[in-house]
Amino acid sequence: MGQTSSSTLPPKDDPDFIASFGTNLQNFKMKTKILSQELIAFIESSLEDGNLRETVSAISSALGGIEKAPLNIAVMGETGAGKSSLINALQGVGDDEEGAAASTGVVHTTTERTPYTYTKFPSVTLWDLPGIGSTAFQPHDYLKKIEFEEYDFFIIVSSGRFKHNDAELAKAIVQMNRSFYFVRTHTDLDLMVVKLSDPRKFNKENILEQIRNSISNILKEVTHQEPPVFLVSNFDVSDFDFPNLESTLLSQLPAYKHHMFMLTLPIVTDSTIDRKRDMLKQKIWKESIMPRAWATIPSRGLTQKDMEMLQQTLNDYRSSFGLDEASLENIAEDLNVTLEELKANIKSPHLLSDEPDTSLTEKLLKYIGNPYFSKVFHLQNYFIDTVASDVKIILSKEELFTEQVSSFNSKASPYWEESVGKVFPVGPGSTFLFHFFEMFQSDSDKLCHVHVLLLLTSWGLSGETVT
Ligand SMILES: Nc1nc2c(ncn2[C@@H]2O[C@H](COP(=O)(O)OP(=O)(O)OP(=O)(O)O)[C@@H](O)[C@H]2O)c(=O)[nH]1
Ligand SMILES: [Mg+2]
Repeated sequence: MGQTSSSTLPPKDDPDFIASFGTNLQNFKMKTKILSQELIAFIESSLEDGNLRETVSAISSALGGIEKAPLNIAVMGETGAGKSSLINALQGVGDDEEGAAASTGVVHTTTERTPYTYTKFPSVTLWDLPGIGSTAFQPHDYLKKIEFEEYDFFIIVSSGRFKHNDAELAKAIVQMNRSFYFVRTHTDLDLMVVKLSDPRKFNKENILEQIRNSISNILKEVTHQEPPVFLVSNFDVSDFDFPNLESTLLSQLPAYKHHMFMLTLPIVTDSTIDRKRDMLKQKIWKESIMPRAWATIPSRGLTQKDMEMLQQTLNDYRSSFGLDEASLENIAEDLNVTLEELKANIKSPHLLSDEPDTSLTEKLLKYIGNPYFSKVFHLQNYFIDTVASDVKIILSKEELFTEQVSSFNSKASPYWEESVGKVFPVGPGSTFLFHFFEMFQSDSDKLCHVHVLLLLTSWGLSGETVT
């Protein structure tokens, strides 16, 4: 069929093209403005203060007003594909009207990236970008020149047969963890050509379906995803998929903003959490010059005081990150989930919790069954790592920040239950064993130089033996 796409991958025009795209991509660090500078500063300071509740509530309220957050959409594709015309069509303005994006006609071409406030969704900016292949925008540095890292969402505009450059763009976008729509313009011309070539067999819907399927198949092959495909005519916004494109865009944008927000959040939060974690570790490292920090937790004769001290250490770390019981209760209430549901996602509350029918000695024996964890210093490090990672887990749970409590319930603690269940049957005490086993595997080589064996000093504390 003359103008329809074949469902095989388009040929490579330029052997260096993928390589240059690839090289550029390594250097791209995606930026987004979806989190305001004020919010970033607030989140950082509340995390530093160990006020997780405040952090969570700032995030929740920002998400509540997510419609107002800015979102930058790049309209990109080959030169002459119909990008500027598509923006005009979305804006509901003719190519010659005031406020129209520059359209080519035969001579004009977009030579610099230009922002247009999307009139139907004013917090969204549509960026009219120069086409790949125009004189100043060759494939090898296209992404760099259009400032690829600054966009949150993409519309790949194409016309005629599926192009190799379109496939490359799709790959780059997916590689950067962003989403796109694929919009094929000039559908009016495509159909006209097919009709002229064989008027008797002409069936509009069949042809459109064939084009859509062939594009979808290629995109699936290239990206391993199924991005939406729209066939439009920029000259007739009431026909083909244009109405669907517009309604999909308008209805999906708030959810996409929400998603982008959560995707960006760890960039802000992880570094603060890691800094705090490292400071605490440094502190215990400094304290570790005291011989008792290297004490081996005795396998017999555990004292009540030892146990209490261990419990206290863990509680201190939880408090300093805002993960203590009282904070968790408040956070759960703010997020509209039960405390149990919240705790099911994280590990720190379970590290030394009381379990019925298990004596304190038994609990600790599970820890020190592995010689690596018999050192107080290692245990302290492990506690800190666990607490820091729990904060990250809570802040990265997109479901927690929506009101879909039921979906949160069903997805709760996939790691906790499934992983533990695979390695050890879940039952009283088995979670401890799993986590120590896990820690032993990941960290033992880093700390194997530590050979201070001060047996049975148990932090230099003495007390009554717990049995
Ligand atoms: N028939 C038809 N013509 C279209 C359609 N979309 C755009 N055109 C025409 O195609 C030509 C190129 O359109 P532009 O919107 O300027 O293309 P562009 O992608 O912005 O081009 P560059 O800025 O050079 O990259 C113009 O003559 C448009 O009038 C369409 O859906 N159908
Ligand atoms: Mg243009």
